Amino acid sequence: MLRHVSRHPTSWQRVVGLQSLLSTTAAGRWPALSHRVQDIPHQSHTKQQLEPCQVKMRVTPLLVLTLSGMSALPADLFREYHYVDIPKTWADAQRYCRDVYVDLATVQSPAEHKRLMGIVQPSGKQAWIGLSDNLISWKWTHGNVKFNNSADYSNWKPGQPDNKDSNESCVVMQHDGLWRDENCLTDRPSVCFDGTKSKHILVDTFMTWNESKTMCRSVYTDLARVRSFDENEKIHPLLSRNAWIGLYRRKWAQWSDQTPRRFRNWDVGQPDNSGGTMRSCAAVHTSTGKWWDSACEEKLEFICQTLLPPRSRFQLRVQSEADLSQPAVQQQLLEQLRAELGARGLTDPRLRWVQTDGRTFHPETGRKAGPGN
Ligand SMILES: [Ca+2]
Ligand SMILES: [Ca+2]
Repeated sequence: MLRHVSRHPTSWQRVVGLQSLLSTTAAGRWPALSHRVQDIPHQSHTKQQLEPCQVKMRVTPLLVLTLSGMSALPADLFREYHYVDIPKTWADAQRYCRDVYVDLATVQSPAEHKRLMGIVQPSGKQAWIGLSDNLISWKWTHGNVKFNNSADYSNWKPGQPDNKDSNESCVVMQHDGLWRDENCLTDRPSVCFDGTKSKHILVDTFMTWNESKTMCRSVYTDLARVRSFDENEKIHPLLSRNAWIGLYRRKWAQWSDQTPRRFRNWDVGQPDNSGGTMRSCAAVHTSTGKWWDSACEEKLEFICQTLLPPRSRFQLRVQSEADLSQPAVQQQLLEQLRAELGARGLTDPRLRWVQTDGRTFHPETGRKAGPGN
């Protein structure tokens, strides 16, 4: 088995493995092998038997080469889960996972959920996974700009935002100019911004936050973005009751490893922020597999992840007449494989043969060597 990891300047990892299975002798030319390597489909953790290469070679002996190639972009990484039965707060669990493994577990698909449940004992306990909902990832609709909590102007009412019932991710301005987060489905008037006249307009029709955004964008420019005390002072005298402005956040938006959330598996009624905390963290119920949110300070067992490059395995059969036990022939084969892997986008693959039983190639059993096999 040959393995090499070539590190890209970023976190890319490209790994190539080669495993030779069969041997006897082979010729020094490998045109069809090259062709086959290029034809290899890219699959994760599968073993593929390819049809024998119909190599037009001069002599008969048959060899089979199994190529186990791994090539990975970050998005392709295979998550391996590790259960840790030491109760910790979510933040301490995250620290532990980052120290000992890679991060808290991310679950992005039903397949990953199934794999995660495969390493969990159904104890009825809850175990932290890497999902959390914090109250700092706000954005303005106008310009789709991120809200910088430490630098940007804000005018939160004391105690807000509080994400009540884990269900508040849109912002209203009160008539006194203070801001609060509310359930986006509540019907409220809206404060739109008209960019052509550079003024704010109160629309007194009651709408959900999304309806308000659509209306403001179609009739004016967007929901109001409030960037300064002066702007806030201009707007709130327009109001007689709470009205939507353009500040919002995506709930449970990303995992601890920064992956945007695509998959969810909440239990009925969850998440509910029942702890009433500013931040909620997600745990998987070890018996049902459903997710619950809990106060992040609660101490639970947890699940970490490591990342592996996806693996593909292929089998090639080549007829040839050269003696594969000859180092020069093996070297020539490697060179050709290296060129083909390079053509498949594997940068700087470094390959070498690894011997078992003192040999690199091993005869295939039950197959008669000969032309056309
Ligand atoms: Ca609130
Ligand atoms: Ca809960």
